[in-house]
Amino acid sequence: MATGTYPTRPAPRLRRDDAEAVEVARAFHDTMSQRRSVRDFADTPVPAEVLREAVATAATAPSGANLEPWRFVVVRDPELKRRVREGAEEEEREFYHRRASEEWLDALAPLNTDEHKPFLEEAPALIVVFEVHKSETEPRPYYVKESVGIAVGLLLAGLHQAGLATLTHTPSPMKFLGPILGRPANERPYVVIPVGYPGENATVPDISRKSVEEVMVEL
Ligand code: IYR
Repeated sequence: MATGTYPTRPAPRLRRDDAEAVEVARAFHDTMSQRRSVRDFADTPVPAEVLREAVATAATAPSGANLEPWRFVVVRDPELKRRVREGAEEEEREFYHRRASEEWLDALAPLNTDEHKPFLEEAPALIVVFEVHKSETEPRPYYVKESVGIAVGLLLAGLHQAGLATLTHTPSPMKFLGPILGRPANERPYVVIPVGYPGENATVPDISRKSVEEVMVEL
């Protein structure tokens, strides 16, 4: 069922001279370099409108054939958060005590994580991101993981800019999430993002990032 092509319009431009472009890029880098994964949240509520705007930002992401194969489930209900925690801790117990290789556990050891996930209840909101696959009502999507990954990057940036702390949590496998959150079978969990303000005594591992020289190759 070929359907012709979209109408076109001029490419949008943010008009900036070079100096301004560098300044804006540097300011954004500075903001983002202050983002860290947080595992200890205050119970201070987060404004629903900020979550909504950040999700709207995420949903500006490019996607395969512009099919937007994502769903962002914002969970504030304490009972649902409790059930998500329960399901995640069950999987994580398996992970830490059976499934993970020694090599993987060694790589994780410096982060001091374990199967206890109190942040899933303590954070005032969880954003559970799902991939949306083909169903009776949804078309077959393409490049789903790439598309959803880009959207999640924008989501983390949007939340951080608004002053909110986040964690990218991936209990594995995540099959328990769909039934708890009432999602249809064509939606597959991608990541759980607890969102909130850091707890009063929250700390993060004192680590740094590689320098741009180490990660960028110029040819
Ligand atoms: N999903 C587990 C384990 C874990 C894995 C990686 I890779 C991390 O960077 C952090 C944790 C957990 O959440 O504890």
